[in-house]
Amino acid sequence: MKKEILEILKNNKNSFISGEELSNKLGVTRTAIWKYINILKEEGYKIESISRKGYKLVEEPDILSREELLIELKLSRFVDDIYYFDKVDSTNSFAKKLALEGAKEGTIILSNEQTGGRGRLGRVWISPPCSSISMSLILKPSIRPWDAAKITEITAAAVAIAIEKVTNLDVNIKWPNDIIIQNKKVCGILTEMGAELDNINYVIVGIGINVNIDEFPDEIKEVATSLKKVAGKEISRKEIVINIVREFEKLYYNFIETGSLKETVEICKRKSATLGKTVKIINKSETIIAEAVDINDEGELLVRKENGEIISVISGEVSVRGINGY
Ligand code: BTX
Repeated sequence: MKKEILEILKNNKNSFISGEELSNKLGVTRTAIWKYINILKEEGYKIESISRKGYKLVEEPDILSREELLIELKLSRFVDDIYYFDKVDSTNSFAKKLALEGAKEGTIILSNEQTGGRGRLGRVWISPPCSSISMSLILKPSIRPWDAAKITEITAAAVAIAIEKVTNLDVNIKWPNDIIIQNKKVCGILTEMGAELDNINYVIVGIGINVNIDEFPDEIKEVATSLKKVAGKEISRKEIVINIVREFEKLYYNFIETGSLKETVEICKRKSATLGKTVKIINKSETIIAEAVDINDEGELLVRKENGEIISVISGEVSVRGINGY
């Protein structure tokens, strides 16, 4: 009911709608309407109420709530359901649990704060309350398990475009899974999968973004930045999330339906912070120093080794580091 009331208020923003009209439209008592209006006010919505005239939504807070996002994303082909938490250990861990219990593709998990946010290879990801985005998308694509790494690149491209649209900042992608601005990490992506030999059960894409973080802990302050720090102003988390979903679904369905990663690769190349740089490629058995020369149609990084040989690197198999920071 809260969502329905909010939706009507948003559609009538800056004009009054009477309690009676709301109660008729929604088939509940005026007291019930009043109760939900008060809940919305407590959440930070500025709603003017004048007897005889009714209610007017004047200002919306930048909150990430299930209701808000479901309203804003109601035309989305991708979104099936949204879970929103104030605090959770890791949205990826929660998403995995839901995926195993049968949650559908298009289920999105968001949390205001993570207490056990995870990076790759067991590393820690810091997601402080009210100033970061921690979100995970559940996917159940009919693709081969070895193609799942492409989803990381689709996500990186979507996040880069979404951040640029909302902030106008110049954003780069450090192949395959970091978004950086001015050489510092602003977003990390963690893709996890449950699969059998030739069949994917689920893919979870986790996205962590530093939006309005003012200060970082000493361990990461040299490598991390936030959108607010670079833009010099608060950035709406809600706008970023909405735009990520919109950009993601375009690129994702394009890939699922055509099998081609063309659009994604085009974005990853255009925004690449890796191409043209000397990189260190670390896999289980060896470390190679090479020059990143291209990203091919499959989204693999092509690097030229010191002996001139060009090899392709598949994301997920290796860790790629710049020689001089990012
Ligand atoms: P990564 O392994 O590439 O990066 C982790 C490293 O980044 C850490 O070791 C640390 O040095 C640094 N780091 C930690 N927190 C931050 C931060 N807030 N900003 C910049 N640098 C940081 C990247 O892993 C993948 C991160 C995915 C996070 C999302 S959030 C939603 C979902 N749930 C979850 O538990 N993880 C994902």
